[in-house]
Amino acid sequence: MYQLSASLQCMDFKKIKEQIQVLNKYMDRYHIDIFDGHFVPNIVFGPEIVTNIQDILEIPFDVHLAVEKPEIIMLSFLKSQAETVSIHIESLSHQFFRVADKIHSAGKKFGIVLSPITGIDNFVYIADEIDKVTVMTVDPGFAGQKFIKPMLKKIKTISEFKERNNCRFQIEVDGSVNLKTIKDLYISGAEVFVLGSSGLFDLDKSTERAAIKIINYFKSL
Ligand code: S6P
Ligand code: MG
Repeated sequence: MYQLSASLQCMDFKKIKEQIQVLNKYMDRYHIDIFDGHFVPNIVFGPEIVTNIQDILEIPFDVHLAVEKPEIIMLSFLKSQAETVSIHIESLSHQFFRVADKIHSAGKKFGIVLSPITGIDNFVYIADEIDKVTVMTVDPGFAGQKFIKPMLKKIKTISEFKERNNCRFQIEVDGSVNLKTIKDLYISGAEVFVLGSSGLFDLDKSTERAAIKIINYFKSL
């Protein structure tokens, strides 16, 4: 089974409420990117905006922290209604298990995010701690980038690892997930699809028509 997750970074911010009211009906979850201007050279959402809009999100939402010091900013999201707090493994290194414990003790799911350059050699040590693995199929930081094809191999390897070891984590894909790439991502083992500009918001001027278009495509897989 698959789940569709709308990336709110790609919304038209002039029509936030309208778009969310539509997406509440069609999506399974939301994906909210949190940048700090250092780990990636961009800033969109921050903790206060998330606290402000979370009440109109009628489906679960996940935060994707692409920040240099996750241990500080994550505390705000532990208090939020986020279901999953996902953090780039590149910024966790020596504090991986401490952070995982904090997130789980706050009653949240713990996700890790892998930038395209990052491998999975350490999975054998960390897999038991993880509820979700997000494989980035573009470099983090911006919408509208080119799909990085070798990531399909990484997804397949993770999917095989999951199967072999009976892991509980879900496999999510983020970056240029659209009508051209979804089929290959699905075949490779992706389970949660983050839909941004190319896979949702740019599909049609009407958010409702865009959502229906992508849902129908998934049904045809
Ligand atoms: C990228 C971010 C993503 C984007 C999404 C954009 O740093 O993590 O979640 O919002 O990938 O979608 P698209 O179709 O423009 O690549
Ligand atoms: Mg993201």
